[in-house]
Amino acid sequence: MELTETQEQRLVDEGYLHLRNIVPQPLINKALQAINMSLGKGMNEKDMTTFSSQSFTPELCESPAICDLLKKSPLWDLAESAIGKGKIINEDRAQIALRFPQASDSSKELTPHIDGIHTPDNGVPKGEIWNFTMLVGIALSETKVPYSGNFVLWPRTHESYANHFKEHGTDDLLNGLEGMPSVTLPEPKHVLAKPGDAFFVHYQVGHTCAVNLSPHVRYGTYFRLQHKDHDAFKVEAMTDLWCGWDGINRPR
Ligand SMILES: O=C(O)CCC(=O)C(=O)O
Repeated sequence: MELTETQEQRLVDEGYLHLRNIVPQPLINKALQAINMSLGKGMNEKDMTTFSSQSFTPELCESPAICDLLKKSPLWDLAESAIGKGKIINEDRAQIALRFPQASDSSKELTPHIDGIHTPDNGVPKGEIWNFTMLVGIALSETKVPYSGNFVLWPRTHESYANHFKEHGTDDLLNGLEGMPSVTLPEPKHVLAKPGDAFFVHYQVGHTCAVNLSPHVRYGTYFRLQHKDHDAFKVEAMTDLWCGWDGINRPR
């Protein structure tokens, strides 16, 4: 199974691709069962900020129940068709991203980030950038309307940030001297998803998570896939966006 030309073009243009109903229900059930069994054992309130920023149920991040969502579903062939067969690393670890309901007067502010830039809670050391090739999100629960813990992204910002880095360089970001570069942002897009939907997202697309004003917990997982040679071009990839996407016809 490979990405079609139309899907590839959408990924290149918009920076992301929504793949509907791509992960079979038995794999979703297995993942949810493992997560809920772990939640049933209880959590410490003091861990919530770190879990929210890094991963809930951390003992499951490398478990078959979670990793099979990628490796045993059609997503794996599709990911290899984008990055290259035998070229993907970091497929054996995922973030378990739960977004719990919040009070109805909570802020609806949406601020984009790109991953791998130091914050006090995300585990990335100051002065380093942990960029990668493709974010793969998998929905394990439904987000029917905006502000229900949706994955939110700003389409095409992979290019806006690349243009910013071409003009201003990447040193400030790499040295932790600058927060997110200031670029003109399009309207944010709240992804409305059903369990089993997945999204392929270019590393450099600005994204965030919307506050969850619904009555339900939002369940999701994120894999951060890297081309196996990523370290050799990790800074270059911030301006040459399709470095490490061996299966994608690179736009000129
Ligand atoms: O939970 C989500 O949907 C998004 C999480 C996020 O923005 C991130 O982990 O970088």
